[in-house]
Amino acid sequence: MKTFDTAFIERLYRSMYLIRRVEEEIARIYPTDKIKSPVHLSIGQEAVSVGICEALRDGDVVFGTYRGHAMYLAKGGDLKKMIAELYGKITGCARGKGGSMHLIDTEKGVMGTSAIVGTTIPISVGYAYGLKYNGSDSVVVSFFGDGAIDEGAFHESLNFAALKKLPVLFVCENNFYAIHSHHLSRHHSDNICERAASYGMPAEKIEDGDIFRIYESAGKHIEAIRQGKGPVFLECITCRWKEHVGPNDDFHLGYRSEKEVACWKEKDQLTRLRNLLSSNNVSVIENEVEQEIKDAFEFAEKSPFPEGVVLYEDVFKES
Ligand SMILES: Cc1ncc(C[n+]2csc(CCOP(=O)(O)OP(=O)(O)O)c2C)c(N)n1
Ligand SMILES: [Mg+2]
Repeated sequence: MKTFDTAFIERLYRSMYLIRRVEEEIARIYPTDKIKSPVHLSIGQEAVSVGICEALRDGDVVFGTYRGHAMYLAKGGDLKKMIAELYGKITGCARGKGGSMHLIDTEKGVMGTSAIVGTTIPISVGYAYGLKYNGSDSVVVSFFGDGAIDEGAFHESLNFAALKKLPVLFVCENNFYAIHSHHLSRHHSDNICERAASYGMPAEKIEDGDIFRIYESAGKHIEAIRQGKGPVFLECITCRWKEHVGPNDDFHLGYRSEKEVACWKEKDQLTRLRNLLSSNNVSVIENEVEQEIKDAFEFAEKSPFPEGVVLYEDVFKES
């Protein structure tokens, strides 16, 4: 693997630290009921979003899932609007009507996330079809969990994307669980990449959660996709540290062991990046990010709730 310069490692660290600390703050505040929607935290999974979004350029777009805070922030989504959205305020990125599971910032290429498993995959493919049709060289990244493999729309989408050679990078964030069901209690084999490849696209699996590997691999695939070579499938094995939904641990439920998560905590990519930087650089970044987070929560606190009439807006496209 090539060596990376300090400025790049600082970028990665800033993005990873922002996401981790924002979600820790969400977990801390959640019991006060100020946050009006369920929260699905990505703590432990951040390296996938950060590694991939760092390989994108302006004009590229992402679609994701209800576990979408990391993707939204890694792609540059507005933090104040995200926190206000969680608080159900009118200043939120979906005007306070979507909550944590429906994040969007189209100016930054965050095209949307959805609570319904698998639903943004065909939308990503449709968007990619539009890009190709219009002669654009932008790329779509479609993020989804391993639970989406269970959905018919996933298979239809991969088939169509391969058939039409569409500019999509499919990214499966495989944390092995759909809520509390292990992948092998839902499928005969652990062969997601083989199944994706059978539709007619290269498929690669990254097993260790290494942020540099994810970045390099994404960069290589995105370049090929940009050149018109068609879709690619990337499976990133990862680990959700918290419960499926909510701010707590869930080891008391017994569907997975603490040990299983502990080995991922040992190779935490945030700590790894921190150890590659000088303590001075780390504290400059952390102080700036902490201020940004404080400002965002204050913005959300001070913003008003939407008026009732807002419920009837954004339902149909206004001409
Ligand atoms: C179509 C559909 N079926 C079922 C659900 C209920 N559900 C919510 S989250 C989830 C698990 C999805 O797991 P995965 O895709 O692996 O994502 P993760 O939560 O692990 O990030 C399910 C089944 C849903 N939201 N949508
Ligand atoms: Mg999962």
